[in-house]
Amino acid sequence: MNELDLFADEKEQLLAEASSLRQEIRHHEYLYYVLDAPEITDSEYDRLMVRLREIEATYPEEVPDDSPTRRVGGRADTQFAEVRHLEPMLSLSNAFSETELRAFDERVKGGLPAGSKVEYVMEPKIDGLACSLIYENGRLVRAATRGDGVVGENVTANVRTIRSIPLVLKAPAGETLPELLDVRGEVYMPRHAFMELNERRAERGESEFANPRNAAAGSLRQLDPQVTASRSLSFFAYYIVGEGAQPKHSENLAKLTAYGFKVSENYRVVQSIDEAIEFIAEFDKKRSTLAYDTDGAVIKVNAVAQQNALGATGKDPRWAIAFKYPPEQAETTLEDIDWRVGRTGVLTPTAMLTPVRLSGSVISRATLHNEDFIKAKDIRIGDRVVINKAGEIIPEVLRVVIDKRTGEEKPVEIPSVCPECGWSVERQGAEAAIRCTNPHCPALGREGLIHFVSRDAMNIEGCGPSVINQLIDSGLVRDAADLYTLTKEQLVTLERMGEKSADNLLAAIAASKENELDKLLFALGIRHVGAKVARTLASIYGSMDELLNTGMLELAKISEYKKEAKENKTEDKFKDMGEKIAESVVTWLSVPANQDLIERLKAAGLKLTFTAPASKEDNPFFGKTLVFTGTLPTLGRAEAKTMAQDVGAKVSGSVSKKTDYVIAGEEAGSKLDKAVQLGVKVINEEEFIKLING
Ligand code: 3B8
Repeated sequence: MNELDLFADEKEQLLAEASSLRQEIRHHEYLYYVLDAPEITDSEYDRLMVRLREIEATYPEEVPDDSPTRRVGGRADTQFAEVRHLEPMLSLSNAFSETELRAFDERVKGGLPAGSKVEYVMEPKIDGLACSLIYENGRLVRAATRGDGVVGENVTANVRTIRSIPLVLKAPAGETLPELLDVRGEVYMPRHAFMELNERRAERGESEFANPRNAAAGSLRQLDPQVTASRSLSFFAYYIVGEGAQPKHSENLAKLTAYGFKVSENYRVVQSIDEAIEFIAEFDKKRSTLAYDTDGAVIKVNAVAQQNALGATGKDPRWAIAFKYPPEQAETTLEDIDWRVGRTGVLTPTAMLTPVRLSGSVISRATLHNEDFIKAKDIRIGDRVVINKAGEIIPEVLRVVIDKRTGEEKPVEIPSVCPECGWSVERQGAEAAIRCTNPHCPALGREGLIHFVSRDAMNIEGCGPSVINQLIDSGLVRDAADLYTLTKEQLVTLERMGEKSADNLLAAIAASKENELDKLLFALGIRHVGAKVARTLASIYGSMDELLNTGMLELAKISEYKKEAKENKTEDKFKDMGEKIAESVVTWLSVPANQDLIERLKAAGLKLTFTAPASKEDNPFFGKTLVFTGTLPTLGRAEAKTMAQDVGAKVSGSVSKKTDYVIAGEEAGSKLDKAVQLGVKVINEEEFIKLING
C-alpha cells in the first residue's frame, strides 16, 4: 500500500468515527434535553464533543451543517429577515370560565354534523413564544416566530442553539421522513434558568426580565446566536401542520415524540367537556410544581377531519381554545407615585411598589391609569394594595386593603406642573388625562423618538430608550430627521456604543429610509393615527406630496365627503376614519415645524411613497394548484412553496387531474410520471421563476 492510500484510509476511518460520534452525541442530547434522563455524566459528554471537534478540525470541509458542533453559528445581522409562513400561524382565543368552555363545546358541536362524537385533547398552555419549524427531508431548514401570523421573523440561527430541538429528525421505525414538515410549538425558558439569568443580570447591573416569557422572547431575538445559546431555552412541540399530519391530534403528538421532539407529558385525551373541565381543575393543582410557567390549558378537537370541517375565524381556529386560569393576586405596599410624561404630553401615574412575586414575575411597578382612577379607589401613599397580573398585561392596582390603614398614609398629590419641564399642566374638558402645556416639552421629543424608531413604526433596531436619551442629552438629535444625519464618529462617543454597534445602528437607520409611507405616517406620532389609519392614508394618496396637496383639502372636508358617499351610495374611501382623526391629521400637517420636518426627512432620502402590494389576480399562478417534485436547482422546497402561495396558488403534495402545474426538479420520480400520464403541464424551476415574476 502506498502512502497516499494510507492517508486516504486514515481519513475514511476518522470520518466514520466522526459520523458515529455525531449519532452518539445526538442520542445523549436527546436523553438529556428531551427526556430529561441522561445516561452519561457531563464530562463524558464533553469528552465526546472534544473528540468530534478534533476530527472536524482536521477535515473542516467534511463537517455537515447539522453536526452537534454546529448549533451555534451563522451571522448576527442588524435585523431578522421576514419570512412568510407556509400556512398562517393562528393564535388561540381564550376562555376564562366554565361557561365559556361549555359554549365552546356547543359551538364545536353546532359546526359538525348532528350527533357527531367529539373527542378532545387537553394540553398545558405553556407561557412562551410560538415558533414554526420547517424540516425538509428531516433536516431543520428554517425557524420563524409568529409575527403577525402571516409573516414572521427568521430566527433559524438562534433556534438551532436550542438543544431540545432536533436538527435532524429521528425516522420512526419503518418510515421515511416527510419531504416537508411544519412543526409548531412553544419556545420557553424554564423557571430555574430564568431565575439564574436574572441573578446574573442583577450582578452586572443590567435590567432584569419581568417574567420567563419576556426572557425567552428577549433571548430568541438576540442578534448573536452565542447569546441565545447561553440562555437555556427549551421547546415543546404541539402541532403538525397540514401535510404530514395523522388523522388524530393525539397521534400527531405521538409522532412528534417519535421524531425526537419534547412533547408535554401532561396531555390527556378526554371524551367530553365535563372531563375537559375536570382536567383543568386537576392541572391547576399540578402546575405550580412544573419546571416551567403555564398560564392555562389548551383544549383541542382530536379528529383532524373535524378540525378541518370547523376551520378558523380570522386569526383563531374554531377547533381549539385556551382556558386561562384567573390571574394571581398579591398584596404589597405602595411606596410612591411616579408621574411620567408620554409622547402625547399626558402625565401617567405609576405606582412604585415594594417588590413582590406574582405569577412568576417580580413586580415593583403597577399602572394607576390616571387621576380619576386614583380618586375612585381612594389610593394613598403608604397603603397596602392588592395588585393583579394576567399574562402580558401590565400589573394593575386592584384595590386598597382598607383594614390595614394605620393613619400614616398620605393623600396623593396631583402634580400642577410637568415633572419634566416645569410648565403648568391642564385637564381638558371630560378628558381624564392631565397634559403638559409646553409644546416643546423635552418629554415629547424623547417619547416621540422612542415611538418613531419602534418596531411597528420605522423599526430601527439598536436604538433603544437609553440610546435615544443619550442622543438627546448630548444634543446630537432633536427630532426624527436628525437621526438621518448621524455619523459613526458621533455615535461612538455614546456610552456602550462600540464600532460594531455604531455600524449596525447606521445600517438600520439607512435601511429605514426604504420603509413605505404608511410606516412613516405612523412613526410621526400624529394623534389618533395608528398603524391602520396610517395605511389607509398611505394607500389613498400614495405619496407624502399627494397627501399634502390633495389630502389636506379632502380631509378638511371629510364630513361632507362622507355625507355624499352615503347619499349617493358610493364607496367611502375614508371608511376607517372619522372627523376626529381627519382633523388631527390636517392640524398636524399645517404646523410649519412639522412641514419643515417632512422637508428634512425628504432631503435625507426617505422614500415617502407607498406602493400597494401587486394584485395577486394578475399572476399566472393565481388560483392554480401546483405540485413540486424532485430537488429544485436553486430554490428550497419551503421557499418555492411560499413564493407560490404568496401569489395565491395552492400547493399540493400529490398530482391529480386537478393539478395545473407540476414543477419538476432533479430526480423527480413518480409524481412526474403521473403528471405526464394525466397530461398535466410540467415546467422546470427556471420557467416557474420566470412566470411567477411576470
Ligand atoms: C392551533 C393550535 C394555535 C395553537 C394551537 O402551550 C393554533 O395549539 C397555539 F392556531 O397557539 N402555548 C399549545 C399552546 C399553544 C397553541 C397550541 N397548543 N399547547 C401552548
